[in-house]
Amino acid sequence: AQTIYLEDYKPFGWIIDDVHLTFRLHPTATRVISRIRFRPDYDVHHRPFFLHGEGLKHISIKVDGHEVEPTHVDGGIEVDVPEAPFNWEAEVEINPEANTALEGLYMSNGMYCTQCEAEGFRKITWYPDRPDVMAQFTVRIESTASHTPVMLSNGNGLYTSTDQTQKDTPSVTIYQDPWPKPAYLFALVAGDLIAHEDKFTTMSGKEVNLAIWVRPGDEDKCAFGMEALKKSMTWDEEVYGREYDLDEFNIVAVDDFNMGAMENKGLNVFNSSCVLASPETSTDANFERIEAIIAHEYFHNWTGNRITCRDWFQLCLKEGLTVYRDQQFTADMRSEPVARIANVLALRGRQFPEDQGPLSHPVRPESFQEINNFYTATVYEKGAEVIGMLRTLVGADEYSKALDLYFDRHDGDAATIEDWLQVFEDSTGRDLTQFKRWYSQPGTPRVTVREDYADDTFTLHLSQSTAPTPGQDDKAPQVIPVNVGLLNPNGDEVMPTQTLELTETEQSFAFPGHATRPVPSILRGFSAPVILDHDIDNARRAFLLAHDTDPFNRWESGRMLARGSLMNSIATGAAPDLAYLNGLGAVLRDDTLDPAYRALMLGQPSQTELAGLLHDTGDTPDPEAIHIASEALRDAKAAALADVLPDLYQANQVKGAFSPEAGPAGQRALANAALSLLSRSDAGKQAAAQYQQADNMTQQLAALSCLLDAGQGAAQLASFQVQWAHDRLVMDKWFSLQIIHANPQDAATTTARLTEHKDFDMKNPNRFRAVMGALSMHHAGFHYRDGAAYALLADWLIRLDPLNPQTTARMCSAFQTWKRYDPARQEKITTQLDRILSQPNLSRDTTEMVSRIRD
Ligand code: HT7
Ligand code: ZN
Repeated sequence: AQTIYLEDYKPFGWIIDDVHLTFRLHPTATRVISRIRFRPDYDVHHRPFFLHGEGLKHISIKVDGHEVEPTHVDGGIEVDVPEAPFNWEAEVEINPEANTALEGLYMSNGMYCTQCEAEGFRKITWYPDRPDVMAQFTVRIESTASHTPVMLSNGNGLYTSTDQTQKDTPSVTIYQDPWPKPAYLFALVAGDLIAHEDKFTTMSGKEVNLAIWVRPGDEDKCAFGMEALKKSMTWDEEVYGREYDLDEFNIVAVDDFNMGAMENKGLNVFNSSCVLASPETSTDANFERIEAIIAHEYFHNWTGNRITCRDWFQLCLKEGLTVYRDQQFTADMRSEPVARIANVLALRGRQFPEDQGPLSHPVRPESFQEINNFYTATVYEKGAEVIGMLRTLVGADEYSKALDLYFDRHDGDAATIEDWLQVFEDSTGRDLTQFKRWYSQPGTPRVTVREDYADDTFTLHLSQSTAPTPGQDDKAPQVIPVNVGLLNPNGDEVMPTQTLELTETEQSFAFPGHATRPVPSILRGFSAPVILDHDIDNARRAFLLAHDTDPFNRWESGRMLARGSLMNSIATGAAPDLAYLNGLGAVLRDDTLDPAYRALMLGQPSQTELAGLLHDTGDTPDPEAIHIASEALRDAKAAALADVLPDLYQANQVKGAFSPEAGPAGQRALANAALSLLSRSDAGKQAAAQYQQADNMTQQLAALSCLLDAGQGAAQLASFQVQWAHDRLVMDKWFSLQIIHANPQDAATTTARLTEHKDFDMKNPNRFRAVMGALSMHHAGFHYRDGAAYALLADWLIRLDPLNPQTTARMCSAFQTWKRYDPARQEKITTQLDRILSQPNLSRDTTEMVSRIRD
């Protein structure tokens, strides 16, 4: 397959003024007619005239009214066109029903919908399908009211002849989007949909019609999403000064969708799991995620749509910034420390393994074969960390000014990372040459700390290094903002947080005037996406767990104690560490601390994280030993906290009507974390009672999880299935749950059994992920020594690839950590990787992923 390089970028050479599209909808033979006005971009004009197109049935092409025959070339067509402005008119036929890849125009449960990012528009019509070609679109949709009662596209509705009483007469709907946009932001939806409507008045007094469109039956699951949308609109006005710019904003829920959601201009399309919510069917975690994703897609209207990307190498320009913005929003809506801890957990859980394995790539990649494979944790989450570091370095006020300049200078542009950094340089006067390395150097930097204290001066010696990554052995030092505070031995803060700028390989920072040796709290708030190597003893960690004034680092100290305890148990079989258990008990008893924060304190490093740590320290992880040590720590917590857990459980029962707000959600999180430990000693008695009484999914699912962990719950699992058989999203939970809570030796057989279930549908990405994703995340089960899980996952990836390459390729990352394990496991995994690679006609997506993993 062809490799595309950042350095090869060339402009298209033609300018499009406007695009008129007509869709004659038909499930198997939709006609798409495009009328486009092209004119040469004389500055860069070059031949040949090439348009993308994939899987299109050519009906006709006319240039200035004359029929022409295109030359079919790889990925599209070349056409002889005049060296002057001309009118393009083409007709193609496509088959939405046969489109299982869910890119381009496809059907989901009888509904037409599109997904064009990154390169799906070329499956709809001939077009320069590249983000730097921006144009105004007018879209005409032709159908009948009985076939598609509702028809939507980008921008503002101009006209509709649809008359719901005249079911079978032809109906036409026209949408016009006044904002020039790249083709990847195009969207069309048509089907039997019901709207949950509302209105929003923008800061300049413009009224916007808001609607969330769902399948009949789901209309009672839209209220939360609508509130989240209005909060997002207000927040973007208040914090970034950004106002919405169309008369309508539509969101559509779709059941079959490859990712979470898509920010198409004025017509966001959502995986139904990321927008539909009700207390009975959604957990607190679902509510929180939905709020964040609605915000994320809405925020793209400015960071992504009004200012888009010049090419797909610049993906982090819109994604890193928009993730950063949605994280700020969540911190403002909920608890800042809790949100920060959750973000760091996600970063360490998903991005660190990527950055330290064969799939490591820069935040701005420099080459790819299939761009879909680069919608990664590195581009998104590390991309957001890079923005956060920039804000820490320049300060909040300078960041705001720079963002104003960015919006002013680049509105309407397809921009680059160079443009972005130039704005910051111009606005702050700061040289960002070294900072730019965050965009080009992959790998997780390791910051090592040494301390000195003499003559009332406390000194921190910091050094940085980054291990080689594929294709890049030598790493230059990066600018690392290290937030540091100092405490005295009583636990009082003697120096509030300061940002140290580590720019050299080794650098020392002196803090004079301390008559007693202070205790440092380093990398407060996780101020940079690095591994902190600071060799301190448990007494110091316990001190920081008790006293650190930075909530992130206080949590981190508990985490480090848990980690040390687990690593020790794995290596020596030693009992869990008392300093950790005692310190944890004190924090849990402190009622002044937010319940959500205490719930996070009760967590412990995942088994995958422990495997990574062992690998880092030169050991080979043994999944069984890790599993045993993790379970032993949970048992030890249950025993050591036996006096506090019942109180925590009781005191955090939320009374009254369900609210998904952060306060009650945090209480439920703490009560359920306590229940999970209590269930280890009462054979699930209290969990059974909670299951019985639960009137919301958070309580029901938590109770069922505890029961399954306690080896109980068969009856409840069966009744859950009966209760929720009609609800696809809840049934996804039912599938996952059984795998997550299977014993390691049973995980593969449980998964195989579930794939035989009548409701297992591999074509639905949510269901496929609920089953195969759950298996790949069950560390001890996935890596069980017989290798059955590896073979099972490979079987299903091979089956899915011809239908849906994008989802297949993403799930291949389950194998990315294979080099951590012992030779026997490595051999079993590589056998499966080679088996996948040897499949005839394997997609470009999967070929690229598996080859990179295998290297
Ligand atoms: N910008 C979107 C990324 C995306 C996507 C979404 C749904 C299906 C396929 C997709 N390919 C790429 C989502 C986002 O970051 O907001
Ligand atoms: Zn995004």
